[in-house]
Amino acid sequence: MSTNREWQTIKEYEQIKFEYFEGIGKITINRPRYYNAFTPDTTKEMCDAMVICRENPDISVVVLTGAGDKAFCSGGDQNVKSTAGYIGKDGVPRLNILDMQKLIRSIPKPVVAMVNGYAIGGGHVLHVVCDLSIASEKAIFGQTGPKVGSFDAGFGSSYLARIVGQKKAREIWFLCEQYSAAEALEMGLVNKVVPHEELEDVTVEWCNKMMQHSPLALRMIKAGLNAELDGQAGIQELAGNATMLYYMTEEAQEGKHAFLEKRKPDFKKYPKMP
Ligand code: S0N
Repeated sequence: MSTNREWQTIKEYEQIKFEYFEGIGKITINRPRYYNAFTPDTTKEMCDAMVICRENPDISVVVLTGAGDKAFCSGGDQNVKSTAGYIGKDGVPRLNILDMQKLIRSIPKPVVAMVNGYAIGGGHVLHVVCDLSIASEKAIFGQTGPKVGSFDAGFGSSYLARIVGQKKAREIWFLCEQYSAAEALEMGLVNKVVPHEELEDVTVEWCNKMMQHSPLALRMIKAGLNAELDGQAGIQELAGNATMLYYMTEEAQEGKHAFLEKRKPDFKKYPKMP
């Protein structure tokens, strides 16, 4: 994976790297010893970084990847799995990877999975919920839940089925087999497969292309695509964006000004578009 660009650390964490390069925020799960399996603490750090990505106006696109050349992410760390979730430093069982999934979907910026190796179990779901997936030709994909005693019946199933179709999603979950990058491309599970050493270059190239486009347009498209699947939560997100745009109009300003100036608002002068 060629990487001669100088990524700058945004914030230091224990289990992830969080870096910046020319408009891109890169979150790297940094547990290569465990094939980048996540614990609740890893997930907590990822969520923290995602919130920073949302708030920081210098970050236009987010890239999610794994450290080393073996794995993107191998899901929940089986060493810390307990009866009610995964146990972190505080000893409390959690399933907080779901929080990260929601943040990936709701951040109004594109999130790209840079899949550098195994994307398995909860790690597979992570790339599924990202807006785009660019895979190394060495990447391997699959769900293991029914084999190892877990499942993701949320985005990990329903959104997967939207992507690859119901039959294929059932095959992926029921058989727990592994799929090559070429097979993943064939079933529409990833957007592009590239030679391993070109993975970061191509990912940055795609990010740069998106950054040349209107951020508001990308934001609205993402919200619209999400709304189709996310029910009330998706509509809330889309509607929130519409409200934000409305606040930017003179018409909305007139309402506020009239209230503050203790006069009747004059909305007559604003166009009623056909
Ligand atoms: C990735 C696999 C296929 C790689 O196989 P390979 O190449 O043979 O390497 P290994 O020797 O198996 O692995 C190398 C070392 O890495 C350790 N390791 C790998 N994966 C994990 C892991 N997930 N947890 C802990 N350690 C891991 C290996 O143990 C090995 O270490 P050493 O050298 O000491 O032996 C293969 O490794 C594999 O199949 N891994 C397990 C994949 C898996 O089953 N993941 C868990 C699936 N379940 C989830 O992700 C839970 C989903 C979830 O999180 C969730 C979903 C919905 C709602 C809530 C939740 C939630 O729990 O939060």
